[in-house]
This record gives sequence, structure tokens and C-alpha cells, in this order.
Amino acid sequence: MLTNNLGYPRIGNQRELKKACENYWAGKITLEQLTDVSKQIKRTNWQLQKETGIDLIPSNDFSLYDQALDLSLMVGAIPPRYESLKNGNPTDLYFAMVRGYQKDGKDVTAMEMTKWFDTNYHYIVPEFYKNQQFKFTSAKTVDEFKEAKEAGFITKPVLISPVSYLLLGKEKEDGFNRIELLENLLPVYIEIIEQLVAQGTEWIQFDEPFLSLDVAEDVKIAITKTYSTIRDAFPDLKLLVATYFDGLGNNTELAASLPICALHIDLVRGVDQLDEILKLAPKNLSLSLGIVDGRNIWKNNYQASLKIIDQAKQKLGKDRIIISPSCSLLHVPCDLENETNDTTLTPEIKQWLAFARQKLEEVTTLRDLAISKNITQANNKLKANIEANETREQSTLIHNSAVKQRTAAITETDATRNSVFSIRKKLQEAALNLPSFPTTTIGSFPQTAEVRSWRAKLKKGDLTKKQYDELLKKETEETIRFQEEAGLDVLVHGEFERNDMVEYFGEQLSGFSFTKNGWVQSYGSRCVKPPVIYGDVSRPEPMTLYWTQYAQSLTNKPVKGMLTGPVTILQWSFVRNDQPRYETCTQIALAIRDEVNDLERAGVKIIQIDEPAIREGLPLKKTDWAEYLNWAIRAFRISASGVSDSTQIHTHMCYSEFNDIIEDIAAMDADVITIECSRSQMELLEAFADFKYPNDIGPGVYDIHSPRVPSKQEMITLLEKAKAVIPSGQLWVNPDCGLKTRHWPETKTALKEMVDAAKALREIEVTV
Ligand code: 39S
Ligand code: ZN
Repeated sequence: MLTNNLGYPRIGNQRELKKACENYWAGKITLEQLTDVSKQIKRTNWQLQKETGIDLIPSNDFSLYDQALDLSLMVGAIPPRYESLKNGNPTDLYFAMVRGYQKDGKDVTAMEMTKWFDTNYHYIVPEFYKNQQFKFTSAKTVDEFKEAKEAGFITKPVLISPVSYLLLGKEKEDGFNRIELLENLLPVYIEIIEQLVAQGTEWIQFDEPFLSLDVAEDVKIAITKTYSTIRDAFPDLKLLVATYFDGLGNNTELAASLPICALHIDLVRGVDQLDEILKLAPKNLSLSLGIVDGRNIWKNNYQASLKIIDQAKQKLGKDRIIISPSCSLLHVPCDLENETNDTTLTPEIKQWLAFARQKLEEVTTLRDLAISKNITQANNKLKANIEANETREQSTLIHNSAVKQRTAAITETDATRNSVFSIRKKLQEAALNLPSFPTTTIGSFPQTAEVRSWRAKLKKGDLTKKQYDELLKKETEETIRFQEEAGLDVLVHGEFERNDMVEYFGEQLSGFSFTKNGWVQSYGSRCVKPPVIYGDVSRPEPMTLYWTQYAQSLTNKPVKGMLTGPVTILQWSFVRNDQPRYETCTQIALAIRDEVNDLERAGVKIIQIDEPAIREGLPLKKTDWAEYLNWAIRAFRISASGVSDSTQIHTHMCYSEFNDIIEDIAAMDADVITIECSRSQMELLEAFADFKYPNDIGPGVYDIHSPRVPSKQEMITLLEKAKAVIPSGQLWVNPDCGLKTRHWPETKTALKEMVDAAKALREIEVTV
């Protein structure tokens, strides 16, 4: 019975990679220094996995930015617009593809980024063209295998499979289906495997996450073809195909029939697939049991896991079983032992948790228990595990009967605005008196190193709360003045007091706990520290009133109140697993509703409730969508429907394809939705147009995830595209996301250009 890991967090225990990348971009360190940091992280991770007793240790799970981008480089899928950068250093080309490039007379946009299935991780979307040819270009996979070997580790290279890679991408021209490119792509994979095998690779892991989704017939054929081709070329290679984030469903038979050595299944998300797969597994197939939750931070329940392992063991025998986490550990923080502050994370709660490193220990302990290896030690661990889980079940921290009564009493009226949108729109126009094509931003302004350092000093005690507030007031006032000067119509306070849009709210809600170092990669160098929801949620006090009111006191223009919505708070936290997610979400919805109502009472006329995560929360299989959408949309409506008709509710969404849930987005009934569109050149709007989306829309015209400054003309072009499909009276003008990751100089220039673009459109309106 082997132990296996699908992927380890690559940011480093103290976010070393994040810091090194950002320093490299700022020109503060050399490429060599960046490479050294990467090597150090990889080596530490391999070492740690080996010491923990993991048999199949992954390589190529490391990435400087993203594993899908790595693959695009590997197979030479470099979009034509980067042609002029190909002669320079490959790392700079790599970063230009995700950050854009605006230097030495060159001006190239970044590639699109979107959510990795239902996670808060973002990958870089491959771009495909008709008859595209692929070419073995980057040898990263091979180099990393060699690097590990030289350091004394024989690793299992991890690659996204060719079919899943094609499916993750997008056709950039009409007239073909990207799955047809498999024929051109597969030979490049064969070349890479050849090199790996020549280096001594025994096992290769192919990630095939689309096997957990509903897939079309041509995809199934492509998958079968892929593995039979590889099997024919490398009969002795041990191929492990990894599926995760859901059960195999209708693809079970297909998966079981593949000519591979081992199949990995997610038994956390899809425990009920085990019976079927055990029935279908042919004699030569091993099963990798994804039994330790790679998506959440709760301790494993050994007794429950052992029952499942035993069921598989009885059918397959111990030699055909591999014990694994359910998916890559990329989605959990590195090490619980980094949490040493008892007031941030109390010992009572800490004993219920396991991070990446602890999860690997769980994997080896479960293996030991299942085959009676190291048995005294393993039995002690089992006893401790039972005790820890019992303290959680019996803890008085978790249940609050007042909260439970309140969610049980919610009615349909609580989830519905007083009047329909057409009536609200007139009342809001009268109350706000905005011009056509009103301009606004999504909420945050640059979180400079200085602003973050004030917060760090406050935490250390080097600044008093009063000094900290004074500094924030000054920053907020300057931001209000800038927005007035730039001519924006609806202002925001800038959110300088917030560390993160979810963590900030969690910190003020009951039922939440935090970590000091529980970082998880979100995209590139950007990380988040998801809060831990361990108990019933309630709001002891107003959370945003102070800063919103302060900002409004500085200006006569309307200041928008900024909140994070219930689904997003749920989705971007580690959520308790002892009650259904909808129950927790409804509790959060009531807390946000209280905040919305307090803001209205304080005179705030526009309130934005961000729900960027609503799409990523969708279950992977369509049959499960309706149930999720039902409670998720209702939660948003509960939070938004306590206000009068003249109060304008905004929402914001980004980084997802929304086309397939457009009706549900409309059912949220926000007065205005601002939405990410600029990287995809307004593709998204077609769905809004086809459906005749009834309420107001602000399609983002400025891609804020790149330091590149768009020109007024560029934004006018995007707005013209929007105008062609959406009536002008419904259009708002705004960036496609918050500005917290940007610096001030580019932000100022870009926003002024954006306001000028809106003004140009108003002039055209007048002349017409
Ligand atoms: N998910 C969440 N939770 N939040 C989001 O905003 C988003 N946005 C979308 C989708 N998913 C999300 C895109 N993702 C960041 C993170 C995710 C993003 C976009 C941006 C981001 O800017 N993250 C920051 C980063 O990686 C960290 C933000 C933070 O928590 O740099 N900051 C803290 C603060 O400001 C702590 C910052 C910090 O690193 O207080 N402190 C230093 C330390 O702890 C010390 C500070 C100093 O001395 O300067 O070492
Ligand atoms: Zn956004």
C-alpha cells in the first residue's frame, strides 16, 4: 500500500516565492536569485514529503506563476502577440504573458485568467487557433525531474493531461473545436515523456479533472485515445490518472477502462463513487484513494477513513491501494505548526485542524493503520485523532440557538425587494441624479506597501489605534480628492482599513477564527488567508459604518458602501463540515443584511454587495446546479432586500464565465452589476444581450490585473462594443475589478482616461 501526494503548496512556508517574484518584477533581485529561491522551496518540499513517508512525491507541481501557463510554454502555445518578446529571456516572456508588457515601445496585453474549477485559484487560459501546431519548447518538467534526482529524490512528474489542457483553453477564432488539436498536441507530450523516461521516471501523474465533469462524446474518445497512445509508446511506464473535486459520475466506466496503472479518485467530494468503481476496476488497475481532504483544513476522521480503506482493501487487496489526499494540497496552507499565536488561533480550535504538512502525516498514518505498520505509534495517533474530533463535536463554541432560530424564521418577503426594478430605477435616478454612462470603481484603491506596513505596525504595537486611524483618514481623504478631481461620479472610500475583502469581515463576525500564516495561493504572487468558520455566524457590531460615513462626510458626491456578499464569504473561507453549506451561508446573509440596513440608516444611498465567487461555487456537475443556485441566490437576496426602493444595490463579479448562469444572476435582482470583461474583449456581453438582461450593467473596461495602462480610445472601443448589444441607458463605466493590487501612478492615469472615455460617449449621445 503506497502513499501518494498530488501536489504541495509552492509559495513556501513564509511566502518566499511571492516575495521573490515581486522583487524580481520590481528589478530588486536578479533572475539567478529568483531561481535560487525556487530551488530552495522545491527542495524543502521534496525533503519534507520524503521524511513524512510519502512514496510518490510530485515534481513539476512547482510553478513560478501557474501550471497551465507552464504547460502552454512547454508545448509552445505562445499567442502570436508575444512574438516580439521571444528573443529576450524566457522568464521575462513568461511573466509578460501574465502581466502584459509595456516597455521599449512594445505594448502587449496579458493572457486571460480564470478560476480553476470551483476553487479560489486562478489559472492562465490557453489560447488556441485553427490547425495550431505545437512544439516542445520548455523543458521545465524534465529539468525539475533532474533537479530532484540530483538532490536525491526520484519524483513523479505531474502534468495536466493533453485533453484537460485543451479543455481549459479557449478557441480564439471560429471554425474549429479545440479538442481536434489533440492530434497535433499528443506527439509533444510523447516527446516529453520520452525524455522523462530516459531520465529514470517510473511514475507520471496526469491530471484529468474534466473526468469529474459532464463531458461530450468526442472528449471521451479523445481521453481513451490519449492513454492508449501513451501506453503503446511506453508499455512499462506507470501512469496515474488523477481526478478530483467530484466523483466520476457518468465517466466511471470510461475511467475504469483506461489502459493505465492507477486511477486517483476524490473520496471527500465523491465518497459514493467507491462502490461503482470497485465493481468496475479491472485486475491490473490500482486505486489511489483521495481520503484526506485537500480543500479544507479539518482534521481527518481516521475511524471513518479506515472503514472506506477497508472496503477497498477487501475488494482489491492491499497492494492495489494507494493512500492520498483528495487533490493537490495547493489549496490549503503549508503548516499548522507555523501558527504559534494562541490568541489568533486558540489551542481549542487548532487541535481540530490539519494543514498541508499535517495532511501528509495523516496519509501515512492511515496507511500504517490500514496495514498494521508501525502499529504502536499508529494506534497512539488513532487515539489522539478520536479525542480531538470528540472535543470538536462537544465544544460549546459552535452552537448559538438565537442564530439558528433567526435563519429558520426567514420568509420569501425577507428575500424580495419592495418593488420591481423599473420602479426602483426611477426612484434611484431621482435620488442620485447621475449623468448617463455613470463612472465608478469597484471599491479598493492601491494597498501600498506603506498602508500594509501601518497595519503591520498596529499589530506589533508600534502604532496606536488612534495613530493608525489618523493615517488611514489621510489616505482616505486623498483618495476622495483624487476621485473628485478625476471626475468620477460614484466614489468609494478606498478600503485602506481592509487586509482582505473576506478576512476583514470574518474578523468582525462571531463563529470565525484566523491564522497568522495560513496563506494559500490565489493567482501568481497573490495569496489569501482564508478565515476558518467553525461555528454559527452572527454580527455583534457594525463592520463598515465608520469608514463609509467618514468618506461621505468629505464630499457631496455619493460614496458607495462596500460589502462582501454571503456566498463569497462562504466560498473564500474554510467552512465547517458539520452542517450543510447553505445553512452557514444563510447565517452570513443575515449578518450582511444587518450591515446593509445600518448603512442605509446612516444615509448611504448606494451599497455594493460583492459576489465574485458566486460562479465558482457552482457544483461541477449540471445536475447539482439548481440546488446550489437556489440557496446561493436566495442568500444574496436576503442580504440585499432589507432596503427601500430608492437605495441602489450594486454587485460585482469577476474571473468566471457567467454566460451559463445569466438568468440566475438576473434573479439576484441587483440594481447594477459590474463585471469583469476587459481581458475577454467583451465576449461576455453577448450573453447579457441575448438574454436581455433587465438591470444596469458596468462591463469592466480597464484590466486591473496588469500594470498596463489602457488608453481612452481603447476603452471607448470596448464601450462601443458594449453599446452595440446593451441599451446605453443601462450602461455604467468602470474598471473590471478593485484596484488594490495596482500602484497609484498607473491607477490615476488609467482612471482619468476612463472618465474621459465616458465623457466622449456622453458627447456622442448628445450629438446623436
Ligand atoms: N479571494 C480573497 N479572499 N480576496 C480577494 O480579494 C480575492 N480576489 C480575487 C479572487 N479571490 C480573492 C483575486 N485574488 C490579493 C489576493 C487575492 C486576489 C487579489 C489580490 C492580494 O492582494 N493579496 C495580498 C498579497 O498576496 C495579501 C492581502 C492581505 O491579506 O500580497 N494583506 C494583509 C494586510 O494588508 C497582510 C499583508 C502582509 O503580507 O494586512 N503583511 C506582511 C506579512 O504578514 C507584513 C506587512 C508589511 O510589513 O508590509 O508578512
Ligand atoms: Zn473583481
